Parts: sequence; structure tokens; C-alpha cells
Amino acid sequence: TFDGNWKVDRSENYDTFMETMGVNIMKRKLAAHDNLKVIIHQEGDKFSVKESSTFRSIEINFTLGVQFDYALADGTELSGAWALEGDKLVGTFTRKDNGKTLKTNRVIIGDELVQTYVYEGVEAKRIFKKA
Ligand code: MYR
Repeated sequence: TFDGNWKVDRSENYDTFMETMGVNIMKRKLAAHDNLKVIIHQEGDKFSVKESSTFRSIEINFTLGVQFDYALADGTELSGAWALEGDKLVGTFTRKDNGKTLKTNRVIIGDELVQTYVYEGVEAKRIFKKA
């Protein structure tokens, strides 16, 4: 289960990933210390994700397999959906500004939530611990 109060512990290759996404160095430096927290709550195929960071606090609601819109902290707009594949949450999103695909997934490994992001062949991970 993904339910819980998760706090980012560490990231892998996130700077390069953000650079590939076109995020400038100033914003990347801030994002490296964004103190991201996500509170995930699942009910059947419906999820609520409360995201908070040094940039913002927002709540996202989605249903597995149903497209929704999401904006990154820098304003970049995405549209896509999450699906459950076994015990992995797999997200496929498209950037509205350039049509390129951003894939992401969430998986529980031990007591950590590992979120992987892939864009233009560049992969990053952010690893969360229960807060
Ligand atoms: C959620 O489930 O948390 C909401 C939907 C998330 C969509 C994909 C998020 C990708 C975030 C990538 C960060 C890249 C910063 C340049």
C-alpha cells in the first residue's frame, strides 16, 4: 500500500533530470532542497495526493486509468494518468508545451517509497521515507 505520510530522503540524478526538462540552474538549486512531502491516500481506484514543498501545497485527486492535468512547480503543464501494474504505480504523462512524454512510477521497497522519473531517456529517482 502507498498510503501514508512520505518525506523525501534523497534523490538520484535529479539535477540532470531537471536540466533535461529545461529547468534553469537557479530553480534546480532550490528544487534540490524542496523538502517534498506527499500524503497518499487510496480508496479503491481513487487516490488523493497532498503534495507540499518549499514551492507550494496542493492536493491532487485522480482515478487509476483516468487522464488528468497536473502542473509542475515551475508551471510546466502535463496531462496523463496513473495505472496499477502489479504493485507498481505507473504514470504516463505528456507535456502540453512540447508533446514529449514523461514516465514515472512509484514502488514500495522495504520501508521506502521510490519514485522514478524518465524524460528523454534520462532517469532520476526520489526516495521517500515515512514521516
Ligand atoms: C501525483 O501523483 O503526485 C500527481 C501526478 C504526478 C505527475 C508526474 C509528476 C512528475 C514530476 C516530475 C518533476 C520534474 C521536475 C522538473
